[in-house]
Amino acid sequence: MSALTKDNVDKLPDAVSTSPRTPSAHHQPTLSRRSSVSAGGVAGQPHSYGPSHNVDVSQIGKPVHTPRKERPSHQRSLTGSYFPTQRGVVGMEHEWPIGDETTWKTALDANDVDPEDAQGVANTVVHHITTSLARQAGNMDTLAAYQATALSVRDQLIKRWNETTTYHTSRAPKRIYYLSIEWLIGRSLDNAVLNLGMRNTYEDATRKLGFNFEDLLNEERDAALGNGGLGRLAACYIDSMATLCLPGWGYGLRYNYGIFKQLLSSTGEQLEAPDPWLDRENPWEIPRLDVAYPIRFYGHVESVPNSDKAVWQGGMECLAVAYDTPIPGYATKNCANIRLWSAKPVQGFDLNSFNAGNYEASVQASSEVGNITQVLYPNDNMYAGKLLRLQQQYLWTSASLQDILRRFLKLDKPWSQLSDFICIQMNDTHPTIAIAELMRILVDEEDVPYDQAWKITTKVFAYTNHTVLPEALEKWELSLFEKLLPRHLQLIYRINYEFMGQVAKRWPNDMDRMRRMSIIEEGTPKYVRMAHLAIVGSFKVNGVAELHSQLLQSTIFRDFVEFKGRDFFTNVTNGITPRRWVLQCNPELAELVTHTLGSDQWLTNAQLLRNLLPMAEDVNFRKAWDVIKKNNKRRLADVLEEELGILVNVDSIFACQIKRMHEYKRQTLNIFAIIHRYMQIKKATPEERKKMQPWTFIFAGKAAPGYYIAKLVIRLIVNVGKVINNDLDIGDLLNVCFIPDYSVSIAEVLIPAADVSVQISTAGTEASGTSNMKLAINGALLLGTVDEIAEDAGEDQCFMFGHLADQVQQVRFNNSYNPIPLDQRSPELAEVFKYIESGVFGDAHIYESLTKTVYEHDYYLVSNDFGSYLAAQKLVDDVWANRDEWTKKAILTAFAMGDFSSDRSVQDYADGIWGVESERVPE
Ligand code: NBG
Repeated sequence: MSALTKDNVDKLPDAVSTSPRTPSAHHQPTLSRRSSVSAGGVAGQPHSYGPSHNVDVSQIGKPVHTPRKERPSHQRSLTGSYFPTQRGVVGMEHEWPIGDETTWKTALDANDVDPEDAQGVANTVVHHITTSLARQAGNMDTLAAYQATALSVRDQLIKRWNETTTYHTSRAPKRIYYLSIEWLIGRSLDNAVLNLGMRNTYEDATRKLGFNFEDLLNEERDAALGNGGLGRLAACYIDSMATLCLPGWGYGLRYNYGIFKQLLSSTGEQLEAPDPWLDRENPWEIPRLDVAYPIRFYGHVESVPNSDKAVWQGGMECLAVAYDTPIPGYATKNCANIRLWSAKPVQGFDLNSFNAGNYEASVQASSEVGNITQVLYPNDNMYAGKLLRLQQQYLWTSASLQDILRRFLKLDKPWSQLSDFICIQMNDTHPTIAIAELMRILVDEEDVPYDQAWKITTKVFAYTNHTVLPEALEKWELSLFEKLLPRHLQLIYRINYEFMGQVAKRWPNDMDRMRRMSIIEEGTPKYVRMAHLAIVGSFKVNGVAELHSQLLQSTIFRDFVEFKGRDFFTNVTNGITPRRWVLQCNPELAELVTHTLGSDQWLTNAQLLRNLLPMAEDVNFRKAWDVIKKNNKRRLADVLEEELGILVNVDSIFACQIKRMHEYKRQTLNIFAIIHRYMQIKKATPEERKKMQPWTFIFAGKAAPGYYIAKLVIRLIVNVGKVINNDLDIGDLLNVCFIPDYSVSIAEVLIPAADVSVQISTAGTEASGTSNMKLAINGALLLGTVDEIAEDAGEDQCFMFGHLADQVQQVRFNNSYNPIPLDQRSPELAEVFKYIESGVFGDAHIYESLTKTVYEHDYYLVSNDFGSYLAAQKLVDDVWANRDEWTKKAILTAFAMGDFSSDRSVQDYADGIWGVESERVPE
């Protein structure tokens, strides 16, 4: 059996043994999980909204091209760090910027609400009840109480936000900008009061005002502006950036509708409903109607003779308007920011049509623009080449760049120093168009010669890859791209021309290599390959786990490793914030940890958790641990009973597989194994049943609306659940729950209650995973294929099974080209399929296209890993039979997870890629 190592990973797929590991003799790859990296100005004119009587109708739709230096400087309100009389670094102790200093300062002090105790907090809440909400004590409900409480917290966040921006402006450090098209934030109230260190005070204050704080928390809607791991990662990272006091902001899009709401029909089908999360006012956002940038689409390009420059004009112009969400750090005054853009029309409507009485036409253009930021694309690890998506990407990156450059220009530094002051981290390829956009701004608007502009640009961007799945790699159909962004395509052609020249110089006449590496994919149709542009335009590229980074370098980016050298590629293993994923979601465990360690410093230095490893041998600690786990399981059981009407056995093994529905994640393997278990129970005698361990399998996750097979898996899970949960004969030996509409808030209830973390994707397909980290730090044992966390948790604590990444290609090849019948590949699975086909779980025809994927090709090795998965579950059974041993393993797992704090990940990025340093706001 060959383990995956740096040396043999290059040799894929030759000469690999293809027998699966027997779970007991699992041979972990010896990978180190430590990151190898640890070794305005372009401002728009002031814009007015709605109809104006001073409009020159003939000019509507025509771009106004004003050279930057002649434009008025950016207009802003007095929030943040804008000082109209000063340019460059702002010295706070100098001259007061506007009006009478004493008057200002007295007024500011009068507003200086700094509630220290419950009464002080109550004052601010009541203030918002009577002013912002225009309500009174006699006219209150929980929603209003939540809103007033949130506004009271927001006041404090804004104060910290202002202090942070002012301080960072005065210090002028290098800044990091994190560009992510998804931000899966979840709820903010609980997180904010915890990070402010005011949870108890707020709880007290609201109780005194007649409300239960938990009820208020439940009034909040999740900000679900993301699909899964990628968007949640961004949210964890901004929490860590704030906590580590890094001068950094996130940029994203303010979708009116987040990820769809998942409903289940009576026959188990996923139905999608919109998520109008902004219907109730969102108390966490600050609209910045004065921060708006012009964005152009379509149009035509004229080159400027004897220069690199071109003029891009015509087409459609709209505005990107900023909305800020302050993100407080833990145990620091520093507050980071996520700036989200919303698309707005430049003019409310077309005056010509309006005057001609054609009202429909008069608003058509504006509603077209509004559509751009209407809805989040619901695909995870799957690329959909839609025009609207490219419009989203361009609006977001262009507005972000204009904003970033405006801040840079205030420093009065030359362009050549851009990378000394800013770094832009691209979360996947979605913002890659920013590379061409920066080139366009520098060359066309700032008069920087092309070669110099390219030098500047390629020092600014870094790119994180999150997947090796081919169906997830973005490539835009060239004709669509050209229509929408003609100037950017020209620049990409030039970038590619120079790049191909370098490749040809190194490997003369290697046409095949050039074809493979080109940013433009030749063929019919042609495509623009965004990952290639991202690599060519960045100074660093990283994967998100040790194995993933190695696979990237040996497979999809292999040519680029040869071209750029190994040092260009690196790894930063993902992480999760312990503030939300322990302190907030598992307060009893957090309390136990703080109490035992004697301080809460583990919340900002998660490595301290290791000091608790010896507690696995302490019988009293184990008792306390078990009580907490049981409480969390009861809490979840209550939810399952209330929401789904399913009664579960809290003494059973809670096994959670909670993630997007995807073939590569193999929820199939799990549900087929559940059916197998059910069949075994049905066959067993009463005596045999007594020896069996009880399980509750919990699934949650959404399928992309167009992903037929993934939706079919949901249907199978729900229908299997119905049969099993209603079969009185098997007692409480087995339950199957599918919790609909998985969200951050549901995860916060599920994760602390899990005993087993199901991470069973086909080896090498899951880039990193992050639910694995959340589950492990809350004491769930890992049942999985390949996982970097197994290395820290220790092999003894985990149940590993199945083929390894370096065997997968060979098995796949055999499944397709030398297939053997399913009953020989896996007799157990063949039996399960026969059972499904007998109609036990409803009309068998429904599942035909699902089982067919396994009968034929079995690309994800479900049949090849099935026997080994069952054997691994058997090992789980054995350990569960000895509960003391189980608890020890759970403790050893949880407290070995310090490395998976997002603080460690973000610090790795800061040191190894971004080159930014902590700038803590003085107390
Ligand atoms: C996902 C991977 C996960 C990984 C997250 C965050 C995409 C494209 N990729 O394994 O599938 O944990 O990114 O890095 O969403």
